[in-house]
Amino acid sequence: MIRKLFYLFVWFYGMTAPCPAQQNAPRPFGPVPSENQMRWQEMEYYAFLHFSINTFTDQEWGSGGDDVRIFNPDSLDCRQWARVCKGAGMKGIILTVKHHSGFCLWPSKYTEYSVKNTAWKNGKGDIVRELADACKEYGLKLGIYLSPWDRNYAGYGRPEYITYFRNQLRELLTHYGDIFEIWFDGANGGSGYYGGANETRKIDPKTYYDWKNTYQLIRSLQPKIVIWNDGGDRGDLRWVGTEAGNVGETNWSLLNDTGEVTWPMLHYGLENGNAWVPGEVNTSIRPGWFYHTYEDSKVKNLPQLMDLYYNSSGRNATLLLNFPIDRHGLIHPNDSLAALQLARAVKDAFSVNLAAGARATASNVRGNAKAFAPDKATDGQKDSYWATDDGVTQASITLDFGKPTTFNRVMAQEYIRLGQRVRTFRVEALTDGQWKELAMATTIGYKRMLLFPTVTATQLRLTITDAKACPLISNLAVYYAPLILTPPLISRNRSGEINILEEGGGSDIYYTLDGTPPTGRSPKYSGPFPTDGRVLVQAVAFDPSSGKSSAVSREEFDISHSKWKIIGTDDQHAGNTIDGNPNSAWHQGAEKKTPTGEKKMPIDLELDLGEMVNLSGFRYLPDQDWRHTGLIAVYQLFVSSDGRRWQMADDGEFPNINNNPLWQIRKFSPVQARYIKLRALRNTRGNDDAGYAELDVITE
Ligand code: FUL
Repeated sequence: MIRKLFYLFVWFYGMTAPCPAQQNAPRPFGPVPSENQMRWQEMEYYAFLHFSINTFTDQEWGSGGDDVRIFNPDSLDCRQWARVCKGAGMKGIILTVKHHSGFCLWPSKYTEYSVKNTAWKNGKGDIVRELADACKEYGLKLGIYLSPWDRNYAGYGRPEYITYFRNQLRELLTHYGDIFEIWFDGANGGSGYYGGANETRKIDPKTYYDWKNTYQLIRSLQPKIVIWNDGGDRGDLRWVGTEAGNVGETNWSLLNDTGEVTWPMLHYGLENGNAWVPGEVNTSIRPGWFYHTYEDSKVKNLPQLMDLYYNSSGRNATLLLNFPIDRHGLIHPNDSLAALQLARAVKDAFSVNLAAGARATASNVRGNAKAFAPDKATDGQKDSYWATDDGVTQASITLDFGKPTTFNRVMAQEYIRLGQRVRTFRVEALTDGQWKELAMATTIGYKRMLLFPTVTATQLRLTITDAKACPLISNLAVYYAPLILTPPLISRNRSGEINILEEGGGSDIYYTLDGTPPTGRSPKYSGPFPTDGRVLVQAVAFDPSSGKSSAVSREEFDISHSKWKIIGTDDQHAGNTIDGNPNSAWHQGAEKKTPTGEKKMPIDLELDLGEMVNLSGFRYLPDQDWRHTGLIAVYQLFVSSDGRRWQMADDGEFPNINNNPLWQIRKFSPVQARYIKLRALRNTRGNDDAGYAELDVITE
C-alpha cells in the first residue's frame, strides 16, 4: 500500500511539477498577440487581387452606375491566379469581392449588381467560389475585401444599408470555407450612383457601420479570422499609413485600444500602446490597384520589389502585394514574371543561413539554463529562444563562424508570444581582430532584417542596447545576398535634355532611342544629351567587375517642354510644374499664400505650349511630398487655340489620389490646341490648395 502511494506520489509530481526551464520561464510583458494574430503573422507574405467592373472602364474606382454588361472577362482563370501566387511564395490571397463600385464578384442574392447579370458564364458564374476552390487546390488561404462604401446601393447612407452589408457578410463568411482575413477599406462616403440618385452622401465611418455588432457577427461565423479596418473601429491589424510599400524602421506591433490613431502611430506603432495591433504593408506591383494597359511597362522591377520585401517583411510587418487582374481575367505575364523573380531572389539571398554552423555565446543566460542558452537562437526552432535574466535589458550574443565568412544581411526575431521588447540594438563584425559596427537599429518584433555592405569576418555580435524587459531572441540568422543592380533612372528636363542616373555608382550605362532593347553594344551614356519631340529612352546598367546587368528601364516622353510657359503668374516656382522633375512641386491657393495665394477653388493652371499641337490627353502628377497636400481630386480640362476662347476637353475625378498619389493619365478625343487649362474644382482635403509636381500633355 505504502509502495503504491509512493508510486502515485511520484506519478503525480511528475505530471504537475514544472521542469527547471518552465520554472524560470519569462512572463509575458505588455500586450501579446492572439492565436489568430500569431497564425496570420507567420503567413508573412500574401497576395491582394483587385478586379471589378471598373477593370473594364480603366478606372481605379467604379462610380456604381456602370452597366453590368461591360463585365465580361474572356479567359478568367482563378487557378492561374493561385498558381502564380503559390509560385511567388505567397501563403494566401485576398480578393476584392466588392470594391467601392458595389459590383459583386459572387452572385449575392441581395443585389442585381453582380456577376449574375453579366454575360460571363451566362450569369451562372461565381468568382469567389472558383477562387476558394483554387486556393484549396494550391494550399493557399482565402481572404476577402468587402468595401463598406457602396456607390451602387440605393440605400447607402441609411440604416437599411447596414442590414444589406451584414447579409453580404453572412453569405461570404458561410459559403466559402475558412476566411483568414477580412479587409474593410477606409474610403467612405462621397459621390456615387446610389441607385440612380447620383449624389454625394456623407457618413461617419466610426458610427455608421455599428462595427461592434458587425465584428461580433464576423467572429461568430469565422472564429479564426483577423479583421483589418482602416477608418472605422480598430481591428486586429493596422494599416501602416501609406500604400507606397513600407512601414517605419521603428515598428511596434502596438496601438491603444481607444482614442485617436494618428499617422505616426500607424507608421511606427505605439511603443507603449495597450493593445497588440501589428502592421500589414499593402501595396501594388504596379502604380495602380486596378489593371490599366498603360501600366504594363510600369511593373515594379526586382530591386524595387526587393526593397519592398525588406521594408515590410524585414521590418516586423506582413507584405500584402497586389496583382491587378486584367480584362481577360488573368494576372498579366509581366506581373507574374516580376513576382517570380522576387521569389527567386529571396531564395538566393536566404537559403543558406551562415549562423547555422556557428558557435553561439552570450553575455547573460537566464538562470544559466540550457533551455535559454544562446544556441536556442540558432537552432532553427521558432518556439525556443535565448533569454536573459529578468532585469537584464542590455546583453549580447556572439556567433563564432570558426573561419572568415562573407555576409551582408542579418535577420533577428523576437519570441513575440511573450510580447515585443527590444527598443534598440547594434550589430558588429570581428574583422582583423577588431570589432566593427555594421548597423544600429530600433525594434525587432516578429522579424527584422538589416542590410549592410558585404563584410568578411570570423565573428558577429548582436547587442541589445535597450529593451522594455529581458530580451527573448528566437532567431538570429546571417546571410550573403547576391548583388542586384538597380536599373538606371531616366528623366528629361524642361529644355529636352535626357539624364540617366545609376544609383549605386560604378556601373556603365548603355541606352537606345530606337525602340530596341539596350545591350553592351548600344551607345554608352556619358552625360546629358538633347532631344526634341516624342522619344522612347531605354537604358541598362552593367557592372564590369561582376559581369552583371540590371533590368532595362524605359521612359516615354511626349513633346518637349522647351517652348512651354505658365500663364497668369509671376511666381518663379510655377516652372516646377513643367520641369520634368517629379520631386519639385508648386502650389497655388489660399492654404499656401503664394504671391497669387488668395485664390479660392476652382483654381486654374494655364499653360501655353508655344505652338498648335494635336492633343489627345493630359497627365497630372500631384505633389509627391508625404504630407499629401493640394492633391486635386475633381477637375476639368480646357483647351484653346488663342488663350481666350476655351472648350472643355475632359472632366472627372482622380480616384484614390490621396492614398496613392501617382501619375493621373486622361485621354480624350483629339483636338488641335495651343493652350491648356487644368481647373481644380476640389482637392482631397476640401480646402483651397492646388498642388502640382508635373503637368504634361499627350499628343497623337
Ligand atoms: C484604397 C482603395 O480606395 C483603393 O481603391 C484600393 O482598394 C486600396 C487597397 O485601398 O484605399
